[in-house]
Amino acid sequence: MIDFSEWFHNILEEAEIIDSRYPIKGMNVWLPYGFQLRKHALEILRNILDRDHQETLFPLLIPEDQLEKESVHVKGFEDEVYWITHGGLTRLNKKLALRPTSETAMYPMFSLWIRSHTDLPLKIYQIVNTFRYETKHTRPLIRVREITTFKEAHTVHETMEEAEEQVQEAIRLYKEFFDTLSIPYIITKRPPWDKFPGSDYTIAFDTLLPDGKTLQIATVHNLGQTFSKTFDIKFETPTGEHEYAYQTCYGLSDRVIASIIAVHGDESGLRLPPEVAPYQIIIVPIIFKEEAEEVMKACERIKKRLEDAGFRVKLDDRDIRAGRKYYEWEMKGAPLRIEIGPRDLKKNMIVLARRDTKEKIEIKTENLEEEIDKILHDITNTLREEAWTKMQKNIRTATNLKEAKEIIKEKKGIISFPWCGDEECGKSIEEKIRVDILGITEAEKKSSCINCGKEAEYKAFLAKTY
Ligand code: PR8
Repeated sequence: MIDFSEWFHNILEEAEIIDSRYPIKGMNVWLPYGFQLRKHALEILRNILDRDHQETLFPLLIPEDQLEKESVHVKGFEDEVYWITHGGLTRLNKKLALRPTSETAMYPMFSLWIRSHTDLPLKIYQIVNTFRYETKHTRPLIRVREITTFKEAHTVHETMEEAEEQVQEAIRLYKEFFDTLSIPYIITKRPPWDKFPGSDYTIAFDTLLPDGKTLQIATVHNLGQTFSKTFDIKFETPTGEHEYAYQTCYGLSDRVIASIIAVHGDESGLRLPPEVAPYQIIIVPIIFKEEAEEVMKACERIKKRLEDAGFRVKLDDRDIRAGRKYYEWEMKGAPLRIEIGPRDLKKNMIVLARRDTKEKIEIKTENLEEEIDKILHDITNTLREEAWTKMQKNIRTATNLKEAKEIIKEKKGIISFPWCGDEECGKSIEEKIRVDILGITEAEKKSSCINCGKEAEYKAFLAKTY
């Protein structure tokens, strides 16, 4: 791919995903086509979460004293909070923060709701906009100041074991979500200096973008009892004692849409997985004057059949050249195109064009529904396999710093390396080769640390990151 950054900006505009000309840095407008894509991605997410979470909606504003109650948490966010200081012309007695995330909005309410162990576990989520005054370079969908699609789940439990189990459950849910979107990921435990402010530890999902940099696409945090102690979230145990609860939270954002676009896209534009494509099938009539009416009628019949079978279909009957329609829908990533002309009608055949492989397939109209269903599944699988293969090819192992530095310089991507786990050593690795340590996976005792040479404790990963 040419220059990824340029490609990404252009495609967002050309495919009408978002308009980034809104006059506030880091805040963008979702256009109807992009909004549909976002809607379908959220439907998948809601279906997964609704199995055992309840959706809620909390206010956008958080009073100053509430936001500042948890000192580590507020320290982590203080540079990023937008403040409301006035109501009309009146200066407010108490400043109000635009939520950067909702722990401090929700947890005082949890303290009112939770009385007994019978109120637990509590598992809720909301999908809202949050605001972070990002100081790093902003990029549409990737680093924004208004995160328009912030899914945050918050859970409360009786014991640390249950919170640990919920962390594992959240990882399973996110795996299912990203697998449905055919987005590959690596899962690591973030180093302590990069964990969520106020958490015991953070598990993160990262994916690899085409320019060799990784993007954090979801995080799962074990909050332990830090917030329950600050916000007095206590419950009565079966034996009548009062104990502080254990909490987790996990979230993802607009970056999910960014990764659908970036991971699957190619030089002709988007390649949307059928699960989220606003239109899964585009019908293009190939019209010659004399048979126009007959062809249009056939197109409408096919459209109706496919819609009845549950597919999202668009009949593109605009009065422009078919070639231009092909170009446009390829760029917008529609997974499948059907071309119907008079010759095909006579043979009871139609021509399908796959967006992922650009293959053309001729099929009989008889079992159209089943054939198309099979092909759409195959498109999903092809996109998934391609994306995983591409990412795995770009995970390389380094046993010394020089090697790691060279790989980063020449190829970027993700590097796996043995690490002692020491904070000072980790930060020095980050500084020496100007990368981020994504985190650790399993124990790896046999080799020596890439930097200090001491016995390694973990297999760790590093990369240039967004
Ligand atoms: C939490 N609290 O907040 P987190 N633009 C786009 N996406 C972003 C941005 C940004 N500026 N900043 C973060 N993200 C916890 C969990 C409730 C839910 C995305 O966690 O601060 C990142 O993908 O880690 C991140 O993983 C996710 O939001 C959650 O944010």
